[in-house]
Formats: sequence, C-alpha cells, structure tokens
Amino acid sequence: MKKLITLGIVFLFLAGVGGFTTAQSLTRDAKQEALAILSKDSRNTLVSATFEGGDGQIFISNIDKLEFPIEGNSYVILSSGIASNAVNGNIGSTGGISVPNGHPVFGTEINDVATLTIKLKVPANAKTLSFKWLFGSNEIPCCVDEYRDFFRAYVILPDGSTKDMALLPNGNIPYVGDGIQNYTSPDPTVDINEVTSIYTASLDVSKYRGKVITLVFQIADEDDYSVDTFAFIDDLKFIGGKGKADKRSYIMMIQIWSKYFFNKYDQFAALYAKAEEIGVSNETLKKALELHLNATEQMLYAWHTDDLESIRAKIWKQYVPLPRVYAVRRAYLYERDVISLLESAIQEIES
Ligand SMILES: [Ca+2]
Ligand SMILES: [Ca+2]
Ligand SMILES: [Ca+2]
Repeated sequence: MKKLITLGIVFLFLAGVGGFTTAQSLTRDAKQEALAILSKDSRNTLVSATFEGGDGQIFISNIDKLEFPIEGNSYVILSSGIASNAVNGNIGSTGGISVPNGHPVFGTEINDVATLTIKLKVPANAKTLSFKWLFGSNEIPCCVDEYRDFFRAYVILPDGSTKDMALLPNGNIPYVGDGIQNYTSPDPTVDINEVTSIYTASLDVSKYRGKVITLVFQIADEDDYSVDTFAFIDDLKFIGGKGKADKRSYIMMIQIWSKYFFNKYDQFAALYAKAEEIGVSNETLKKALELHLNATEQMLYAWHTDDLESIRAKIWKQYVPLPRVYAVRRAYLYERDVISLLESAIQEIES
C-alpha cells in the first residue's frame, strides 16, 4: 500500500515539478519564520532568512502542542510534508526539492527537502547559541531503518566549516532509525505517530563575536515522498558571557574611578593650604575638609581597608574581595566637589 501511494505521489510530483518547486506563498515570509523561532532578546541579531521548499513545508504555529511554544507565542514546524498537518491544519503544498545524494548520514536520495536558512550576527558578549527542538515521524514504527527521514540543524561558521547542532544524546543527527530511544506517543491531538522528547541544541560561538554565522534547518524524506516527518523548533537565542562581561566592566569602573579619586585627592593638600593662606572663609574651609574626610572614608570602605595609601598599589590588582563600586564612585564625586569648591573660592579672592 505504501509503495503504491509513494509511486502515485512521485508521479504527481514529477508532473508538477516545473510548476511549484519554487512557488512561494504570498503570505509566507522567511523573516517572520525566523522571528517566530528567535527568542525576544535575540531578535535583533537576525541578518536575513530564506526558505527553500514547498510553501506548506514550513508553518508558524501558535497552537500549544507538545510543550511548544517554548518562548513567545509562536514556534516553527518544519516538515517533509504539510507542516501544519502536525497540528491538524492543512495549509500550503509540498513539492520540496529532491537531492540524489543528499542524505547527511547515508548519502542516499532525499525528497521533499525543506530548508530554512537564518543568518545571525553573533553579539559582542555571546557565549552560546542555543535552541530547542523535537523530531517526530509517521515512518515510526512501521518503517524504522527503511525510510530514514531526517532533521538536520547545522551552523556554517565564518571560515566555511560546519558544525551540527541538533544531535541526539548518542551524538547522531536525528533520523528514522539507528534505534533512537526516547520516542513517546505524542498528545493524541498531534498528528504525528511518534516524537522524541524536547532537546536543547547548543554551540559555543564566543570565537565568532561580531561575525555573521549561518544556521541551517533542513528536513527531508528518504526514498519516498508520502510518509512525512516533522521537527518543532523554538527558543533560538544567544546566551551571554553576560556575567563575565558585567564583572569586567565593574572592575573597569572601580579602577577608573579610583584613579580619578587619587587625581583629585593629590591636589587637596596644596589647594587647602593655599585657600587658608589667601583667606578663604572658615565656613568654606570647614566644608571642604568635611567633604574630603567623607571621600576618604568612602574610599576606605570601598576597598575594605583602613590604609588609603595601600589602595594605590592595589588598583590594578585587587579582585578579592571585590571593591564596592558604588562607594568608589561616591568617593570620587565627593573629592571632585572638594577640589572645585576650593578652586572657585580661591579664584573668587584672586580675581
Ligand atoms: Ca517562539
Ligand atoms: Ca518519508
Ligand atoms: Ca513528503
């Protein structure tokens, strides 16, 4: 029975091949598909997106199924058939491309190939690129190891090399076969025989910060066209190096404000003496001294010490205990105010 269906579909496919392999729906938009997968905070990393395949082979779903959507209110279903069939829809047509030696594991012929290609700019603080996916097929259980439909997600790096991202715990690209474990009968309202659990794909991208990388999602039938396979994809995002970046900038602020503090601090003694000498009011002198002592106190508190001179030697070295950045800043601001108070008082008398 299956073979007959297959032959029929092959015939229909061949008959229609010129007509709809490149047909694009007027309402489909690869950019919107990419945005449905991208998490909110990573949407601004999108450079471009393209889709190759029949217009029904990709579907932005906002229907809650199998714990999708994971982020936001939509996700993407990619299929070697009509993608919306998985959630009981029937939108668009197949007619994906055939590739004679296209199977990523076996080098066999693949059909109804659907490919979503997303270019992303790796943010300056990114550590990891990650997304969530699951794989499911109507070839299971009947045709395991016979029609080895697959889902593949890989990154093309700036040097042209590729890295697979969607991998099973055994390290393999998901395909119908290979004794894949963890299939479960899905929600009966989902029209796929068997699905895997949800997996997280991740890749260290810290070497490619500021560069554009290309993420390719691809699904296809092996050998036949008629019994289809699906992938659910969502929550594509870059995860920072954020903690580290924050700590680095924190340390930088501590160093710079400490340096600024001492620049002002070192002007104090001479300015104060001069102010006293030329007759700046006692009130102003008292206020300046008070601020100066406050500044010094803040600085000692910030650096966990009672020896101000010891701080000079530690500015570029001490990370443990980490100085209190807010107190360093306050110390600098007080000392800056002291100096400008004395300077303007002196200037007033001199002019
Ligand atoms: Ca989403
Ligand atoms: Ca198939
Ligand atoms: Ca198909």
